[in-house]
Amino acid sequence: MRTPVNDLVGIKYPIFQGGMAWVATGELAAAVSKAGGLGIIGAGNAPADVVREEIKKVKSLTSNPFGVNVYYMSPFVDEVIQVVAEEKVPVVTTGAGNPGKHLPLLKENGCLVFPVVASVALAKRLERQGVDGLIAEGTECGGHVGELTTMVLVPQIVDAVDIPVIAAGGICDGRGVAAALSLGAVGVQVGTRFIACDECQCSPEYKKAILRAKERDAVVSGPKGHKVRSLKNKLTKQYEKLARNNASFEEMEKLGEGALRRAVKEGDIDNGSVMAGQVAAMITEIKPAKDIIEEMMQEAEEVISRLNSFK
Ligand code: TUI
Repeated sequence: MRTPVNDLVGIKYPIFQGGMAWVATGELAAAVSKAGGLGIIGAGNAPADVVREEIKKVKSLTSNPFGVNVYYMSPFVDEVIQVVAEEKVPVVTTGAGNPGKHLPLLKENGCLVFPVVASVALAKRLERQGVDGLIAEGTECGGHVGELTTMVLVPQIVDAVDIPVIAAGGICDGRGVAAALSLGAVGVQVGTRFIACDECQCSPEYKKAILRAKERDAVVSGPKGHKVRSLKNKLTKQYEKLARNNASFEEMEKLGEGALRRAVKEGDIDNGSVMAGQVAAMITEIKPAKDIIEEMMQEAEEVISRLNSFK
């Protein structure tokens, strides 16, 4: 399946892997890129030298295009952008902020820029600023959430801009790919599905928590403006309790400190933040990135053929 994004980015399949902080290391990104998708390193709050090491890891494992997701609430955002530009990373995705001030440097260094957006207003502003494409992320996604669903957000952004739109949030199989293309997207971003993947370096406990998740387990909690979707556990219950008691923003923020690292690295899935999208309930098996991608594309093609037979 070829869409305009395959040629723009130089990938076999129109699938971006979500740039998940702590989870999306060089190993995962390289496996996805090797398999024909776009693997993406999640820079999260990591310092620039750590991000450079992950970039070097990907470059040593594959010559295919890959990306780095830059998290705009990181204290190291300027240094990370500098490294990404120096390393001429083929694709830069951004989250939780506006990358406008960094666009000239990134463009000078040949980086394609695809910001993640959750609103039509920001999508239009970023198109005017000259980004190459957008990732429209619906509230079904894991981690930081916006308000609109993928079903409602994607077509509105597609109608509002003239640059390629990638759909994200709630996509883990070929049905989701076909649905995203029906909404006018030219590709998909898939996060949670790639956590339950052989090459993902996160703790086995995190992967197992995803396999066990049921349809209402991926809940939204956390401080106002910083709410994230994660699997229900002791931490999310504590957040809910603090919210009921009108706890201060600072108290809520404190509870979240280091929580993602605890779940991903230490396997503490009770007190850590097990960020995952609503699709967690649809994931039942850990497999190689290549199988995930090939099965997803095969199923999407079958769905599209079935739809064509309805004429
Ligand atoms: O960023 C995400 N997802 C995330 S961030 C996160 S939390 C984290 N914790 C520890 C280390 C690193 C990260 C977990 N998941 N998604 C992309 C996204 N960005 N969705 C919505 C936005 C967004 C929101 C506001 C983009 C821009 C924006 O404001 C822009 C402006 O106008 O300033």
